[in-house]
Amino acid sequence: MINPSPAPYDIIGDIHGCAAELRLLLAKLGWRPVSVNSKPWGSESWVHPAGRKAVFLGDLVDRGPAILDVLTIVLNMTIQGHALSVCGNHDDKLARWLRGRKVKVTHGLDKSIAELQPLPATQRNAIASFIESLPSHLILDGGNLVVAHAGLREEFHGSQSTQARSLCLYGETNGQTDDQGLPIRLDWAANYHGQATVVYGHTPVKTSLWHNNTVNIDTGAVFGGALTALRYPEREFVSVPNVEGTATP
Ligand SMILES: [Mn+2]
Repeated sequence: MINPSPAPYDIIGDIHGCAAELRLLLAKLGWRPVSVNSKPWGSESWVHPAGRKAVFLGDLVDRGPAILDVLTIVLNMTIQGHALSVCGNHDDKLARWLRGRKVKVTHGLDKSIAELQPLPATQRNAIASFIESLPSHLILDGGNLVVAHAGLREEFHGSQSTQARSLCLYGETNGQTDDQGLPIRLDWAANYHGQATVVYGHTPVKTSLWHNNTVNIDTGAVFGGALTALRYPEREFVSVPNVEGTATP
């Protein structure tokens, strides 16, 4: 889980099938599109001339208009050594669907199914294997940077436990639901006093703000917000607006 690959990183928030916004963001960050030969994927990949690495925060899939394009880009960048990813709750659920498990087709999973169902089994299995290979969280920059889809309290940094994985994917809730049936989330970052910077997403925010050395960079691209990256170690935010229409929560 501790990854020795050196900074600098471009950490990218929840994409949810927004491939057009991903391309715009990568271009704005200085990445260049390249064509690679890596069957069974499409050929699109991106490289950064200064050797930066992308770190994807999870929730690559569901809800948005171009899920397979996003998977193709992220898979090719990962295979070529230009990207790392952590697993999001939507990615995890899609992998379970791909393996034939019974899952509820809610929260935009129908969009992923519509794009992936027609693919040959080899390609669907390869996508499932990729998702299953994703760690719950990454510890980078010699322990100074922790990346997890829904964030992670300090005492779980580096933990491989089921509880740590659940916190990384789903975040902290109090077990109750609000009047819309959504889980009531606990603000773990309000009580965070760790030394490592924690970058996370999962719950869309209007603006990314630092809070006790943590920051949420999910700015709701698929809901009409923006797709945001954090350049690390520079700690600069780079965003592009939604350009391809919005999904409903
Ligand atoms: Mn999520």
